[in-house]
Amino acid sequence: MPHLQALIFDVDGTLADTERDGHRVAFNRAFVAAGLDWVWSVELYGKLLEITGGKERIRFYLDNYLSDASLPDSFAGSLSEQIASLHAAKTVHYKQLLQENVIPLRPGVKRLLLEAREQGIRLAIATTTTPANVTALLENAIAPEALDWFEVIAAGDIVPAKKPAPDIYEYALQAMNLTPEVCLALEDSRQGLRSAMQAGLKTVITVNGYTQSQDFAGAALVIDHFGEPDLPFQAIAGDGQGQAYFDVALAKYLLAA
Ligand code: XBP
Ligand code: MG
Repeated sequence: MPHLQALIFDVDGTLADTERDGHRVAFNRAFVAAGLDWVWSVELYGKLLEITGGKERIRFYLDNYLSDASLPDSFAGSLSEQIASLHAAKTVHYKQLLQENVIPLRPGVKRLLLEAREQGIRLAIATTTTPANVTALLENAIAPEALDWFEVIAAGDIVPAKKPAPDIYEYALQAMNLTPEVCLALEDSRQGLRSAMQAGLKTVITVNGYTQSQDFAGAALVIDHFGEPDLPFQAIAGDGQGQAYFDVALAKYLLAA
C-alpha cells in the first residue's frame, strides 16, 4: 500500500486565483507600456489559457489573432527575443501588481500546507509560471519564509516542454527522489491534469472560473476548492468521503484508493 510522502502543488489557479485579475492584468499593462494596442479581455484570456506559458501565449496570440504577426519596430531582435523582452516586462508588472493588490490563497490552501508540514508530508511546486512569480505570490500571500516550505519549486523554463507535457512533474519527482506512487498532484486545469497524469501521478483538481467546464476525466477527485471547516467544498466528481474540507487524511485515502 503506497504511503503518501509528498504533495506537489500547481500554482496558478490552484494556490491562488491568479489568472483573471493577476496575470491577465499584467499582460495588458505590459502591452500598454510597450505602446501596443493589444487588450486581452477576460473572455479572450480564457481562450488563450489553453496555451501554457506566457511567452508561448503571446506567440499564439500573434499567430492566431493578429493579421500581421509582427511587433512594432521599437522591438529589436528576432521575434522570439522580442516576445521574451515583452514577457519579462509583464513579469515585472505582475510582481508589482501582487504587491499592490495581494491575491489571496484559495480556501484551504494554507491550512493544507500547514497540516502537511506538521505531519511530515513533503511539499513541492510544479508550475508553468515564471519562478519570480511563485516568489511574488508566496511572499505576498503568506510570508517570505513560505518559500522554504517547498523542497522543490519546479517552474517555467526549467524544463524543455511545459504542461500538458509531464516534464515539470517529472523534474519535481526526480529532484525529490520520489516515485509518483507516493505523491499526489494538486491542479486546477485540464492541461495540468494531463501533465500530472502523464507523470504517473494521481491528481486532485480544484476548479475555478476559467477551468470549471473542462474535462477532468482521470482525476482522483474534482472539488470547487479545498474547503475550510466553516466553508465545505462541493465534490464535483470522485469520492470526497463526505468530508467538509480536503486534508491529509483524504489525500492518503485517495492515494490508496
Ligand atoms: C499557469 C500558466 C502560466 C501563467 C502565466 O501556470 O500557464 O503561463 O498563466 O505565467 P500553472 P507566465 O497553472 O502551471 O501554475 O507568464 O510566467 O508563464
Ligand atoms: Mg494552474
